Amino acid sequence: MTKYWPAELAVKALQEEGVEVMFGILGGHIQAIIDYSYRAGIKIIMTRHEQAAVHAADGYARIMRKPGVCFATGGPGMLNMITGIHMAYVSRTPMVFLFGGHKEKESHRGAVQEAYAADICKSITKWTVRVTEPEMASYFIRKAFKDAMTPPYGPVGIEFPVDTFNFEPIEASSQIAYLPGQWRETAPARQATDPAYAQRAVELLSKAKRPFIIAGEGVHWSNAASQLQALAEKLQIPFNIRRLGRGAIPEDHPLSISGGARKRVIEEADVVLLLGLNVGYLESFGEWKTNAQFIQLQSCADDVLPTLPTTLEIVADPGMVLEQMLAVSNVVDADNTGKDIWTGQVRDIQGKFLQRMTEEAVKVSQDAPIHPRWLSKVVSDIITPDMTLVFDSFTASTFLGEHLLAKQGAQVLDAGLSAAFGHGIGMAIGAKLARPNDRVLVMMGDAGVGLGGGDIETAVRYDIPVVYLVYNDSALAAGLEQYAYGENFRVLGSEAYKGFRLTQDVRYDQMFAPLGCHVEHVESPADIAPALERAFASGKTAVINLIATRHSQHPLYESATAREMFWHLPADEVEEPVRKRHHEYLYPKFHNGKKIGE
Ligand SMILES: Cc1ncc(C[n+]2csc(CCOP(=O)(O)OP(=O)(O)O)c2C)c(N)n1
Ligand SMILES: [Mg+2]
Repeated sequence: MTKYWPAELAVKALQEEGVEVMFGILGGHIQAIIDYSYRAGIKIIMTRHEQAAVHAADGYARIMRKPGVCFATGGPGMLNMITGIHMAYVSRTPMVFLFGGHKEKESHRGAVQEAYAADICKSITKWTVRVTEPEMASYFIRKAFKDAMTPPYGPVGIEFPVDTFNFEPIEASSQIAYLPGQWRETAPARQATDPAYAQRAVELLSKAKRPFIIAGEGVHWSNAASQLQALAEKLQIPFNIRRLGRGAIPEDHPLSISGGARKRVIEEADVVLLLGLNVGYLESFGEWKTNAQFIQLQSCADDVLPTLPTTLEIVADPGMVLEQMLAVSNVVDADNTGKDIWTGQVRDIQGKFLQRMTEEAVKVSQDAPIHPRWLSKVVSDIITPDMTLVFDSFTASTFLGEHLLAKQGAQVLDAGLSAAFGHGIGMAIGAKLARPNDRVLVMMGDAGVGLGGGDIETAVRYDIPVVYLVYNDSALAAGLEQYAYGENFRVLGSEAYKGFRLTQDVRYDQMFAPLGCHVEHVESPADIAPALERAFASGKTAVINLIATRHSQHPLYESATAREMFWHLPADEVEEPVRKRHHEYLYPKFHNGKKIGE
């Protein structure tokens, strides 16, 4: 019987799972898997920071609707991935991590790069195991790919100790769960619901006078846009789609509602279908002000919100259930009497929202340094269905997200609930590999360049023509000076400004030009669009250094969450309007309604 190195067999298993590309940084503890992957023809993207590798695989997975795969050497390699793994976990991205591991026989004896991935990744992966029998590697690989793609999707990790896993060749047939040539093709776990529930959902929505759909990433993962569009049109239901689902039905559709207009529509609605959306902080935990009754159609039981007044709960694949609903709606005569009043009312709300966005942008159209509202309008105006946007900069991405009308599913990739920054550089690399014909634009912050900029070299090295638009406001989060501290951050001491302001107007274009990037430097609003056009036309990895105001105020700053984070300084020491905005506003909330000084 021919014997194989365990890593070679592990790589065969990866190939059986359809792995075409993997991301990471080399290292002795994982090298066997990397080397056999090269020999098997799997594309390897070797990054500069392991965190970028994770974000790249995450971006790739979100677009391809299949697990992204990463490798890292033991200890520091694995540990450098943690922030990325967390982002994938909270964003529910299916991913498989292959970690090298110190020798089993050196555990607790001062081994080099000793660390225990299973302990470290416990709360940010679905599971992570240390494989101590080489015969079990293929079993765990198979299980990892299945579990990553079982709702709720998420990352899974496998650690391979270098001695037990890869010191001796083994017989292929000795493996558990893998015999060469016997692999089965497995469809992702998708299930429909009892047709009676699909019928009930259609009845409830047809009878509603003011129905509304709030949908999410489930529309993208189960590829359900056409079914959703057909149902919404048939029953005349306005909809708002969030996150990866954004743009799956182009947002200029007459029934589409922007995030910024949603609140008013929910308030008025009488029946709301919550569809494939993992509700949390970003949706105020579903504590919407409304008298509506809800129908919840979620891809896993975890996502069903027990706090909503719910008439019908369905846990199944959103796309398959929408198809069932469509079949019912095609035989039931939809009574759309009076719906035109509702849809007209909703279109009016949406129209006013868009008009306000444009008017506010126009007000700052001549500002230099550039204002994020105007930048958002210019970028929104060039968005086409063959474009992918990665949101990174804290301030500019939020403004853009509010303004844009998305035109394809998974058009916007972001950090989600992780709310980290610096992920855009890697995520865009993965996005461009997944969509080679798309124009990929990253809205970066200058903070993100500092955190992850080294991997712009990775994009150059692998000829990945992504455009990195650096929103250079010379600030770690714009506007904090006026928002929380007052002039020159004086309340924190004379040196404090150095912690909030970054070096003024750094020429990031000049920093990346020697790598071979196409570069642009933009100071005037009129130059934004031509610079973007030249950057895309260059066919190279491009960096646009755009000088922006550091005084813009992030829309989040008006929320109670933000105010609560910034009201801890003594009220008599902070200057106006900070004192009024934080202390006078929040004091009653925590003091039985009493005003400050009472
Ligand atoms: C990894 C991580 N560290 C710290 C924070 C806290 N934080 C929120 S926004 C921000 C600054 C981001 O800077 P930039 O992207 O340049 O934002 P902008 O100046 O455009 O507002 C920081 C440090 C975070 N969200 N993630
Ligand atoms: Mg900044």
